[in-house]
Amino acid sequence: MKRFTLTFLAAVLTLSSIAQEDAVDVKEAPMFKVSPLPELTEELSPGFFAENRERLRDTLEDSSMVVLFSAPIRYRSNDIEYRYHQDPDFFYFTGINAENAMLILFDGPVQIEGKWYREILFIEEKQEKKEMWTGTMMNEEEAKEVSGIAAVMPNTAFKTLDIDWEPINRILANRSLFIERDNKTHPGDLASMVKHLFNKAARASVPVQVDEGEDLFGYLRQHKSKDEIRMMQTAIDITCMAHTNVMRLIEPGMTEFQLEAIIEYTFRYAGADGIAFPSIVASGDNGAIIHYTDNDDLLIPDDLVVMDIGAQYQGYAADITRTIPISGKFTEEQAAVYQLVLDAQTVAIRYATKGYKFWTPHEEAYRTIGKGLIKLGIIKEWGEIADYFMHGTSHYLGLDVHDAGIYSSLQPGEVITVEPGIYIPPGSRCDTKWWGIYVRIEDDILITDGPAKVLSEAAPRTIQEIEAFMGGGSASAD
Ligand SMILES: [Mn+2]
Repeated sequence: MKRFTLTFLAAVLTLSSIAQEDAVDVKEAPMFKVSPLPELTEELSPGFFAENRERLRDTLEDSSMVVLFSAPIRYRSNDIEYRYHQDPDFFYFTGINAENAMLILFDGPVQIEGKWYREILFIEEKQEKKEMWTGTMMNEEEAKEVSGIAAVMPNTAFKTLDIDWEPINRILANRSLFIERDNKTHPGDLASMVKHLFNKAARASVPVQVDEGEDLFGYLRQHKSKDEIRMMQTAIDITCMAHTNVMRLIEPGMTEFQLEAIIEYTFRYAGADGIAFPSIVASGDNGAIIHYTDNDDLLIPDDLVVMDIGAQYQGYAADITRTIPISGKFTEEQAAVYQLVLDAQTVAIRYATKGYKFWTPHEEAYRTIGKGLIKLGIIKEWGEIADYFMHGTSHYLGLDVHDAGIYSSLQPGEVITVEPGIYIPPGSRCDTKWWGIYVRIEDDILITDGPAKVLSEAAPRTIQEIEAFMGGGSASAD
């Protein structure tokens, strides 16, 4: 497996000050110096999607059918589209990244118009005019190759395809059938296929079950193959690089959005698809907002900054949080709270082990934080913990940052986050010296047959590591 060295990006990335008073000579003040990067070659192996469909078929009840739709195109406003993001269920079972596509899959061979099928993929037909605006569309051969599905038809064929609905007891579908907008001029668009499915199912009195479908797809997706773990490790390595780049370049007087820029620059520069979710860069009291994404404040010396960020690579998400002192050194109170969160995380990771309930790491983190808050004198009673630690400790990670899964006992091959936090806003019922301290530490954890494997350990995490790293690297801005 190709692993990145965590230093190559920082070595080529130099930030020039844009906060200076004098007018900047645009031509003479490049933000970044760049040099070529090693080629990225990590890909899911052929056969991955076919294997997923086999697992799906193995768990299907008799006389069931699965219908999966690609994600709808979503609009910012007017006619401007967001960058396309495939429905994770559809991607997982097909590998197809195109819109207006649909998969039907049966639990066994079914005869349709004289031929036998176990699955059929419907894709949008190539249109030269559309390709000129939005890029090359895949043809049937390419779709066969990517998905491993032998039967590929144009998406307009579903309407008239003579499927015998009589023996089918239920249809399991994904959420993309709840679509937002229809292209009325286009007979093969997603909305048309959804409409035809509902019409046909209603005529044959076959229920279309989305919640049950999502549970089943989540159950299958929560276990990660070696291939998927390789994709996730790449997303995680790139995210660790973003954290270390910030630790090298951060200085009081910079802004949250400049950190965001370093982070997202690193993601794309290192070959990630982009962000897996909007970057959270919360300095000072913004740390009280769990999903803060405004990222528009100035960095004040002696404040902390919580950075909850994740790159996406080949569809797979990373999700890693580091909390660092803007000046490079924790105050005594910040260090005490930080150490407590770290202790809680360490305990939780110990319980992120095969056979424990999904919620056990959270319960152990919660208990550790409760005891620690009492010891520090921040709370007096157990009931006050939730004032300072108000979110869960773990979620699954995969194609979704909050990935699908059924929250059963932990099993090898599952990837979860472990992210306890303590948040002490001004006005809290404790000594004022604690006010304004917000700490979250999040790592990505692979459940194994033995101890948990921390996939994100490349980003400095202990107080000593962070202070040493920031002290040692802050001279790179010139
Ligand atoms: Mn998370």
